[in-house]
Amino acid sequence: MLVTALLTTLLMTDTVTLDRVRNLDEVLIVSNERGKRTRSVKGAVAGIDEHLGELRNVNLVRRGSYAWEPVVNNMQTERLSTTIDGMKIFYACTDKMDPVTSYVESGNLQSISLNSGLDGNPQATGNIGGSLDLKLRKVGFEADPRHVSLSAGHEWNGHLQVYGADAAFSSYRTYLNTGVFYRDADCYRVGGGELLNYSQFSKVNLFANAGLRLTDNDVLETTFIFDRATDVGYPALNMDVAKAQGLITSLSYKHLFGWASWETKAYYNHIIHIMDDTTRPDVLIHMDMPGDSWTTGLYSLLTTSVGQELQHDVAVNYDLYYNRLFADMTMYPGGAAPMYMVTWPDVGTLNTGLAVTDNVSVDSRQSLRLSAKVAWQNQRLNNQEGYNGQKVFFPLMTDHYYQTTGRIAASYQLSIFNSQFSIGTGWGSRAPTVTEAYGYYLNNTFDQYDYMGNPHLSNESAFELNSEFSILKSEFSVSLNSNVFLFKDYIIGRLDDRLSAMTVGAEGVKVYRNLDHATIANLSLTADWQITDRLTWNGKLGYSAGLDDEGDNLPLISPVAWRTQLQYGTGRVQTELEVRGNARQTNYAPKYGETQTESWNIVNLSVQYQVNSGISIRGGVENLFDKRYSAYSDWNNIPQKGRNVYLNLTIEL
Ligand SMILES: [Cu+2]
Repeated sequence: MLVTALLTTLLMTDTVTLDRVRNLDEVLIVSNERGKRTRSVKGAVAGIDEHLGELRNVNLVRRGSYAWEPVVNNMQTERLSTTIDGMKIFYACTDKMDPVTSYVESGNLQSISLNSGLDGNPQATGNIGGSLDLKLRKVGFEADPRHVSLSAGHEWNGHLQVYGADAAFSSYRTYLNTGVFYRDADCYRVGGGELLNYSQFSKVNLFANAGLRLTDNDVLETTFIFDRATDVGYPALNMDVAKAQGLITSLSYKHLFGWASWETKAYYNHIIHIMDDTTRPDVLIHMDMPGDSWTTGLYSLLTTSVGQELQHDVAVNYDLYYNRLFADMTMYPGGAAPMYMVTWPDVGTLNTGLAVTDNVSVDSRQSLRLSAKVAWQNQRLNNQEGYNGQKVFFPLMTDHYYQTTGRIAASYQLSIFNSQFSIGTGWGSRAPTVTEAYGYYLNNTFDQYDYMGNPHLSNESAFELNSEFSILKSEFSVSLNSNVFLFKDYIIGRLDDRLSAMTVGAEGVKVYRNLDHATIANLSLTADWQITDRLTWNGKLGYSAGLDDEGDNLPLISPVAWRTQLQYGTGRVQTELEVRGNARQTNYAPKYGETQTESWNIVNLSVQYQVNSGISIRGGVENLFDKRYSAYSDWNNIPQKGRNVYLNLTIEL
């Protein structure tokens, strides 16, 4: 009876029952439903990138003011899994201008969940650094019959405007969420007042989510997202984006057994990416560079709870997807005939996997978590011209490849007195990405080299160890987190001086290789202090290191970073003072083309005023002292925004 009630709740609330268990390292609430406070001081009007930045283990690589690339545990997209409600989506840009997170709007989301390291969510594959799952907003059955919310925001620096409207309807048998969001920004001013050219963007997002209860135990749900960004500037790159468009759809069926909940979802998404250099001056050779990504797939997830003394929460997931990636480039040298080449040779990837997780509640103080996944993959190069081009450099290559990857992780948690202790370990592997295996003369503006994929790469693997120790008192808590990843066959580009560059101005050609070994380690200390009823303080200090097989630094590893917030709140007014900064980047990687980033500190102030239960106003100043700075993860050290005043209004009806 109890189990049935629990499962009913799960079926009606959300798909992913694993939320309840410990492994979810962090869940960030994005949407500001009535009565729930979002962590971001700007509220739902904040862009998704700003929400991601609130997560403890996440940094962001910034190539402009739009579409930042999430980095988890100092690992970028290649070593992460990003899914939207369990759906696989692959970006369509050979220059990583469009991370998957850029195709949703924060108004589409209920929450973002992050699993650190190899213990990924059931749909995740290739997640050595971690897995992000963006959970879409769903009102669910039997909620408020009608709910409308309107939001508007303005930021003075860059004249950013945000407008959003969404409505939710709910009954016993049906529900519907739908919304439209619009963002538009001009170029922003960096600290000191200089205008940063090509930092503008514009974006429209439409979304709908609906559910139909067929019987008491059967539910159909569907999702539709259409997202289009236009005129997006990338000041750190040589090109901008004319159009980045995502169409994301799904249909799922949930069935409730007496003993389990079973969900099967089928999905399809299509990403179109069109780059543009026509607005740039001094372009010697104009280029057209479109990219396309199609993914169709399904997953089937069974979750259940068994056992009396020793309670097991078990999830079994089967998934299957087929992705096609195609990108090409046409160069127009003034006067001469255009040159054409295929940069991603229409690679079709068929991947299928089986995942199991088991959360064991040993007793009230101890718990154990086990997870494992195995996946098989078949890749085929469908474009003959692209295949022939790469075969010139790799005569032994074929047009199809098979890979098997897997991961296994275990962790144990113990709570005694006022402390909590956990240790975990894992091993996992990933297949090379399409860029790493088959990319053809892809120019990288970070180190000014053209990159060539290598079809003979081995899978990369890593062994992970992690631990957490926390002391929790009623008004004070402190926590020390650490993890280390010991890589085998780490994939990175290395100079091949037999090849000469294609791109004008490039210094040479790098080919992706497996390094025998590499290491990435992260250590962080966080503290929370409830000073009085109204005053709270928290702080975070982080240290990271990354070394290659020769003991040299890996690129894009965070320097010592800190962040501290002091919050004062009465019933209706919340104020916050925040200081964040980085130490000088001493462990940078000149070997991989990285330049050193200086230390910086900025101060942010914010105020939130709850006018009544339906209306809230948020305002603030970021970078109060108008400091000119760039973080280590700012591509080519493009400077961040200078002083920025913002004001947001949210109305719930
Ligand atoms: Cu691009």
